Amino acid sequence: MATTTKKAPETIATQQHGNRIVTLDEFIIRSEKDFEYATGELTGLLRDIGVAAKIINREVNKAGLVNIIGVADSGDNASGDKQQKLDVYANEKLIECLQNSGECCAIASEENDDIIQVSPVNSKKSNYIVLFDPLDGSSNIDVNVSVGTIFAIYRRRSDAAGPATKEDFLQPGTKQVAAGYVLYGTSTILVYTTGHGVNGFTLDPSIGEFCLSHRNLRIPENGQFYAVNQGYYSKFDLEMRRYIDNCSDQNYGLRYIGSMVSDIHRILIQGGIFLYPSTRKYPKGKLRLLYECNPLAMVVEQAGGKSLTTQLKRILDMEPRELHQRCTIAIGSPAMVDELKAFVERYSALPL
Ligand code: P6P
Repeated sequence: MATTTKKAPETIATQQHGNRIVTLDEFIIRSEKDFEYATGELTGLLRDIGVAAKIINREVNKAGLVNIIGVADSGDNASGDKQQKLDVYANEKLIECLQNSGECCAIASEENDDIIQVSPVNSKKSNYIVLFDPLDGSSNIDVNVSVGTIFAIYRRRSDAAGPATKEDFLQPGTKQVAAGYVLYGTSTILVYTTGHGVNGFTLDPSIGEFCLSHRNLRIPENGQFYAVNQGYYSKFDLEMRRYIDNCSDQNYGLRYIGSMVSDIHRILIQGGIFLYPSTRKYPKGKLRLLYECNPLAMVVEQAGGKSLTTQLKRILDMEPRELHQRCTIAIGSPAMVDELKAFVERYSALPL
């Protein structure tokens, strides 16, 4: 009897390219023509971040085996969070990779109070600055929950003849030229946008390459899940409590990982909404505008989603006043963010 061999399920990458793998490097280079500042610098920057991600991934994957678990002896970071040793390691690797290539002129990190100047390499003057949270959700490392790197890239505003200035970093999210994240989870995936849609690349450890796995990601219009720390419910403003009650009345599932990159990635794929409203401990919100909310808002908006503060201001339009500024956030499927907006308009005691 003739045996039929079962065809391997097509992946997104193979759909567009037959069985050919498309690596991150190839994709970035091919996409360079889409980018108005196609000077190769941005290509270099994205590749630097990809290299740092592979190095960080290696350590994250064996964190349980070597002595880099637990709180670093370097104390707290700019956010006042206890620095986990992997935080420090991830921060050092990202800075090192970016300094070695000289494709950017300055860096800002959640782990550093001030901006870090990057010396020109081969006297090449770079026009880019990079901001990142090197290992978001790091308090989950000890319990083996996924963590992530979040990054944002801007063009500097200051004169290229001199050092970068703090004003270079205080630009609204609409000025980001690229943004994305790396999720170190059951697999390691790098998702980024340069303003021309969103693409995801899964690390194939057997060849050490990020390979195109999620081409032109689009967030579902609606979703069945909401992500919020329900433990703070009684401390939320009325409009947030009413919206959360509505989610429960509509039988939405509550999915909250406590690692923003993980929650946002799930929402990007399955649909849903992520909320971090103001609380007594964080009246302005907990999450950082420049290197958490803005980059993730650019990715989600580029995928067709929406991202507002819980006072209904578009995250990407916010005018930053300081490097480690916090903000509230409601981000995800457009229909769900619109629903939240209606509750805020109806129940908010504050003038909007
Ligand atoms: P909470 C992790 O510390 C983080 O910065 C985000 O990744 C996460 O979404 C949030 O804080 C969790 O905060 O107050 O719910 O523990």
